[in-house]
Amino acid sequence: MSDIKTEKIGRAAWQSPSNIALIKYWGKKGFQIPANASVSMTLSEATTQTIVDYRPANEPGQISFDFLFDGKPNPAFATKLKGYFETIVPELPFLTHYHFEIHSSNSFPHSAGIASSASAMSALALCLCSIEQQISNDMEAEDAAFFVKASHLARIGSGSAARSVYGGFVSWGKTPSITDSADEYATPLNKEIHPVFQHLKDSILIISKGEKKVSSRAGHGLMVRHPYAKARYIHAEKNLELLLQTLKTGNLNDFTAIVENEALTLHAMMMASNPGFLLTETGTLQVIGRISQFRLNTGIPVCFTLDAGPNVHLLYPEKDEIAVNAFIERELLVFCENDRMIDDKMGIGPKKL
Ligand code: 2P0
Repeated sequence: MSDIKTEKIGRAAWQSPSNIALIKYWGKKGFQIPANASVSMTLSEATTQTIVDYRPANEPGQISFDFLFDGKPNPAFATKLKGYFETIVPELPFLTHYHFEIHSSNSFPHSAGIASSASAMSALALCLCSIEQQISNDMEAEDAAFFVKASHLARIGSGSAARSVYGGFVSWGKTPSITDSADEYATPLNKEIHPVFQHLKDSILIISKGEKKVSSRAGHGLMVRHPYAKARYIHAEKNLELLLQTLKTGNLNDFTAIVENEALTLHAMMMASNPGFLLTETGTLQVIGRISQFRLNTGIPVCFTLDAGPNVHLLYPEKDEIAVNAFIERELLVFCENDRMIDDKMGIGPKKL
């Protein structure tokens, strides 16, 4: 955009979901480039709503914004945002010509290990792409190129956010298994998905909603000199290839084996880092044990996965919802902070407000 128009006043607003990785991104090469490709499922209920109002800046040439989270200033996040805006100015030069009022709110607890950065950064990136369209050509059209740019900008804010701009299953990272895959932005994977995976539920069991002891950014950093990093990246590629086949064939046993292996491997990488750290809690392990036992006893294909935190995502086909909900109430809620669970499912992606 060579000719920046600075006379506009306007607003962009998006609601964007979180996502849960099935094949985990853990480790980077260079700046916000994943060391291995990942695959996620976009959620429906765990979302961030972001509204960005903009007007011409009083002092063009610098970043100027106010940020409110749930109606209140959030200095820690505002500092991160300033760094983010400075990083993306070369891609969105209008950022130094306008003042922005950013209002954001989550439908779920912040920093509870349910990828709040994914929904937050994707919602913001989508708003910035809409503003770019509004001020450059007075029209808005969310075509394929719009979402590629939004995914690219979201990735710069937070890697996992690149995947949240699409619904369903999404990959991010260059891999020989997916022809149009890229390290810079995510790719939706909605071709040839077996019907059994088209309506997956995700009951997110909130074991603890406290702040994480080690940030994901720090955790990624510890993969740089990790003794098992090289083997892990090969293993992730293999699991990704197997998962793609499974999503086509509809084999729920294979799906469970791959997804649970990825979750445990992610946390094994954390434990084997230097310094090592544990993000699981007693309740996490209790819940995992009961999930395995329930699957064995009933044959119902429940499967767990973990994000970078103690909470457990329980995945299962929608048709088993009644039996699984009874199991959750009977055996799992007792391990959740204040009996808290987020009843989520696969979602269709961000929504323009
Ligand atoms: C993922 N996680 O694939 C993995 C699995 C957590 C566990 O991506 O540094 O917040 O902002 O790019 O995306 C969490 O890390 O890290 C994450 P940054 P991000 O979803």
